[in-house]
Amino acid sequence: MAVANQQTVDFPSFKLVLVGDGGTGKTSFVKRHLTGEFEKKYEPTIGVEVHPLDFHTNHGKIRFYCWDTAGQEKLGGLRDGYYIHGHCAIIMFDVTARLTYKNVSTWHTDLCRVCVNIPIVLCGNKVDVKNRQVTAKQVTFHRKKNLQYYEISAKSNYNFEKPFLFLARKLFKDPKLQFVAMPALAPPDVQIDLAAQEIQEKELALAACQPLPDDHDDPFE
Ligand SMILES: Nc1nc2c(ncn2[C@@H]2O[C@H](COP(=O)(O)OP(=O)(O)O)[C@@H](O)[C@H]2O)c(=O)[nH]1
Ligand SMILES: [Mg+2]
Repeated sequence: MAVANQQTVDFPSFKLVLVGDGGTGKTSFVKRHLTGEFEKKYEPTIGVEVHPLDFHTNHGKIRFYCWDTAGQEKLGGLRDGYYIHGHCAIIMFDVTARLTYKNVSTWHTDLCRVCVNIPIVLCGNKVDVKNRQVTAKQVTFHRKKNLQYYEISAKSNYNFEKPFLFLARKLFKDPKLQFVAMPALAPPDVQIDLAAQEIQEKELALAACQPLPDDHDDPFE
């Protein structure tokens, strides 16, 4: 399928739609992948930057055409042209800004209106920051909607590849798909406190075994 600004390559490629509130770190995240940043193309008709992010898998090379807005999300929703023909998506929020997590459900609704039944990853970014407003165990949206969730930190590269690996496995319908080499990433700007993050990850795993809170008991609903 030909999509604007996606040259045809002789290996599998997918349009990845990146959404979430302004300031959550979408652009910072997509820029970590160095060849994607180098080869990005501006699409003036819709005002987006398309980053071709290549990954090497045991199925060969694959490419995510990662669509990033030029900031239009700060003014409200995005046009259908942004979502159309999306094969997969990342919804991002900022663990240091509660409102960005609350708004995830709106982004999810907007996305699913155009992209029916595509694999979606929810990412909580900026987990390098000490004073989080949304802790890992408070994140329940993905469980209600059957999405995958990852804690990430664009600035430290923490879990950078996880969302892409999950999406690649879904798109290839191969839960065992592996990355055989890591792409070159920008060097970390901050170091994450791995011991503190391990506690968050443990709490997240434990919360997954607990019943979901009722909407009216959920402080984020
Ligand atoms: N501490 C921290 N700050 C981040 C991280 N990712 C992005 N930021 C900062 O958050 C702000 C917004 O980032 P940006 O990528 O422009 O967000 P966008 O509007 O969603 O594209 C910038 O000041 C970034 O430096 C992160 O992982 N950790
Ligand atoms: Mg941006």
